[in-house]
Amino acid sequence: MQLHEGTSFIHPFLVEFDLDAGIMKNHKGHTVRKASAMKGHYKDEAALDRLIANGDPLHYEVFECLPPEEYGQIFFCISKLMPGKVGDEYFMTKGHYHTVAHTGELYLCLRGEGYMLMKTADGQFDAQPFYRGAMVYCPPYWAHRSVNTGKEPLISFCSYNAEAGHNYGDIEKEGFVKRVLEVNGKPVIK
Ligand code: S6P
Ligand code: ZN
Repeated sequence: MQLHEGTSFIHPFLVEFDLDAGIMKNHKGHTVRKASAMKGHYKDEAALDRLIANGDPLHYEVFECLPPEEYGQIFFCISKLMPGKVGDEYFMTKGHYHTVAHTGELYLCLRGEGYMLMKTADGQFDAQPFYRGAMVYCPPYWAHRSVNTGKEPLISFCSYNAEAGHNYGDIEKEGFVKRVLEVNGKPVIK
């Protein structure tokens, strides 16, 4: 067997999920973001401050499986975004470009409802709906952010190139072109 330089030989393995609870049982990474991790992302900063003062609730958590961070390996995760609003804006993830910008990502929605917002560095915008069974293909170069517009957790499975990395800084500077707000009880992208 000839190995490619920089890509380790590893053995196959199995990972078990609780798809309804949005949990990866034998995960390697676990990212937890509370409201206080979301400073600077919502339109209504005072509403976010009130939420933080009022117990700083869980916003979302991500369970990750992280094989070696090398060309040819695949990272995957299950993410669980809680329902709620900051002012009239639905709970969302921070959102990011990949550090290796020319890497895409697959998101399969397992439970809940919402949107995947996507944008490019030159200001193009796209939104695709999330509902059980919807798989969103996020191509290379597109930043991505999930938004939960429902009343239950939004749970999705995602998979991406192990070398992709996260670039949060550009989104912190640029914002996301559009927001998902509740207007007359319904989600509106504006
Ligand atoms: C990684 C992938 C997800 C997100 C997760 C949380 O490329 O897109 O694992 O990391 O949904 O979002 P964020 O924007 O806080 O990393
Ligand atoms: Zn990503």
